[in-house]
Amino acid sequence: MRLSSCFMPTLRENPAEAQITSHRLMLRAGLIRQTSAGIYIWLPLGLRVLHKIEQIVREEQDRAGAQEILMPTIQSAELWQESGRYEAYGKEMLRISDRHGREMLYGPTNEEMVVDLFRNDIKSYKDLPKMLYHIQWKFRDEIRPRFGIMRGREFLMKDNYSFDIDAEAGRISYNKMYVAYLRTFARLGLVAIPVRADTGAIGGDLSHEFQILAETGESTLYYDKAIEKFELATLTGDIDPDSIEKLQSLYAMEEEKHDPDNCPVAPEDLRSAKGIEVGHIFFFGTKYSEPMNARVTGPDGKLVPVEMGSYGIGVSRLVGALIEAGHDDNGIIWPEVVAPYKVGLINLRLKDADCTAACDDLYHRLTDAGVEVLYDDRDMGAGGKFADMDLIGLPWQLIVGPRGLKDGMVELKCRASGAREQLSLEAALSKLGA
Ligand code: P5A
Repeated sequence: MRLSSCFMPTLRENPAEAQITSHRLMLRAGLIRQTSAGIYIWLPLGLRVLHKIEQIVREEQDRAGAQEILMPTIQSAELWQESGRYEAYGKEMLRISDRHGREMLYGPTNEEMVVDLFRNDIKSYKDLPKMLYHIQWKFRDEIRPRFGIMRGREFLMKDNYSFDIDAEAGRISYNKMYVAYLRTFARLGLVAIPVRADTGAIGGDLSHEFQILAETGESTLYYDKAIEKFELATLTGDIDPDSIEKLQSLYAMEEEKHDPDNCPVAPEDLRSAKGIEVGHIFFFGTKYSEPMNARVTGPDGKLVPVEMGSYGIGVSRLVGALIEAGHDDNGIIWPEVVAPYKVGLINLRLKDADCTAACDDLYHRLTDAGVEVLYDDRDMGAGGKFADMDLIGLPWQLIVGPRGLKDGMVELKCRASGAREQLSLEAALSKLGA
């Protein structure tokens, strides 16, 4: 993509309305724009990141045996009246009525709708287990939307729902998702600490929140350092059910519930860090299937309510969380797997015919090789180009100017380490995978 024809409205100054780093940087780097409180437009660069995160989340859901569907954002109130949550959900639910005066709502989550889908089509234990998920926009009329897309009113969530014949099988599905979450966050380059959590509006008695570590996180966690070691193991191979339950039994607690005098972990093994909640999983058994009458016949021919869990990841929140975990004074530092482009190609002298010819050639060879390049071919000073490139945080900057070119050299800068290398054009291309 050529920057001269891009919509990338970067800002030099910090916007007054943004209180935290990720919100400031998302506005400054031209990733999002607010349209009303807690509701945002995703601009081209931001949307590329969102799509890449979504794809990693999707791949790990599929790997765990879940199947993707797409449920609507608008739901009928009737289903929620059946489960009993229509009143209970309160003011966080955006309620609408259609032209016939029927009560509708913009879905804050989809337990009811998926139970309705299930009960109409699945009748026997032979069709179990099942895991169905979708990646869809949600709306919660948060009393205090803040920190940009981190606590938005409209936000993108991956929500998965598991269906099993009994609680034991349900626990296996729960553990599958638990491992899928560790893998998902590790692929994004994040350390995620699973913390036993309250179940709030969703319900049930087994629940974990996944908190990724970032210095600017909202909550403080205390956890057994063995958790980090375990997580590496989940990535290197299949983790057996015993080790999952061992991992789940390791200590991890939010500050409010952490009692230093009664902590089971020795001080030298205890870590403390700030976290951001990016995922939350629940096992709630028959909380919805019972009132909504979602039953299947078991092996003995008797009807039983299906055992369920639900599993959420804040896909749009992850964009902010990744920035909180990866930035410096100059801007964002994206991990390569979600960066909007892998390489920023900087043409230092557009008016120099040789320099521009060399840049055009590099651009074509990289893109032909499938490398994603953002080519800064704007007619402006080098300072502004460097500042923009650091701000938007692409992993590699390929800097091309007339002086180096005379000796056949270009500069390759790594955004994360700041390391710079002088390379021949060929060497730079091969280092970038072309
Ligand atoms: C689990 C899936 C649920 O809604 N039902 C379906 C369950 N869980 S949850 O914890 O309430 O939300 C799941 C994740 O969504 C993100 N999230 C938000 N992101 C941005 N803005 C918000 N206002 C917001 N609310 C929730 C979080 O990452 C949360 O873990």
